[in-house]
Amino acid sequence: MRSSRSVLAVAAEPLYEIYVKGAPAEGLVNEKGELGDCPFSQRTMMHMQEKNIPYKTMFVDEMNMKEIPWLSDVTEGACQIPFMKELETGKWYHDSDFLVSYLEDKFPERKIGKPDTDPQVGKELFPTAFIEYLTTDGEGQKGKEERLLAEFQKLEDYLAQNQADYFGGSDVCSTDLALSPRVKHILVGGKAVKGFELPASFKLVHAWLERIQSRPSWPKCCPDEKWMEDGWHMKRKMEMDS
Ligand SMILES: N[C@@H](CCC(=O)N[C@@H](CS)C(=O)NCC(=O)O)C(=O)O
Repeated sequence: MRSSRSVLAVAAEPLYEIYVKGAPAEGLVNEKGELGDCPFSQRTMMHMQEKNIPYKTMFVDEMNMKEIPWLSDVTEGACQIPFMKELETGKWYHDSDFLVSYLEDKFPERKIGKPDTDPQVGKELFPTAFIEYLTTDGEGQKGKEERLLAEFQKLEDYLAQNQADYFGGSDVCSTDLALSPRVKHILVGGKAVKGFELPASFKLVHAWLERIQSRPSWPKCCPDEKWMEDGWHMKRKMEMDS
């Protein structure tokens, strides 16, 4: 049997099927489709792109995915995307933190890093601070916006202190790949729903996001902004109605 390393070197045949959120489409799981608005899916795919791990994308209808009869089995009851099937072993894995750590061990040639050992920055920004801001109107809104900006300030301060292009230093680490889709969701969703703009004074955060967006992995994994806008309008409505 060929090792993973030699497969990577000679062929782009998929080693994994990764099940991610699809944009609205017919069918619960589709081989063809468009990426939907899931930052955890984006982060996992970017990790695979950056590590040059060939994979096949499967698009899942998140709204109706509980109807997939085998979903609970393959996700140990979590029933969340992303999840993936390792084609060589037939084993299934789920949860983006686990997936990127697993792939890091399995493919050590191109190191990115793992969520538990890379810089612990931005944990409160998304979803906590963002959802609170998105779902608070009236008198409380100013305080929630201040909290959101305070969380962004922590990113700005970290980048300033470390004087590097990325949270990982001169190259991306798992923190960069986890945070950038979340920050993109805040900027796109926050603007669409609440007219939020991250002030230009957050120079290092803006430059960092631009830098990640210019990497080849970004356009291959980032959904159309339209799906993020629709998704956050829907999320706010669901939270406000509940
Ligand atoms: N901790 C999970 C979170 C994944 C997650 O929240 N996925 C969302 C889509 S973006 C989902 O599957 N939501 C459906 C649900 O929770 O019922 C991870 O990092 O993979």
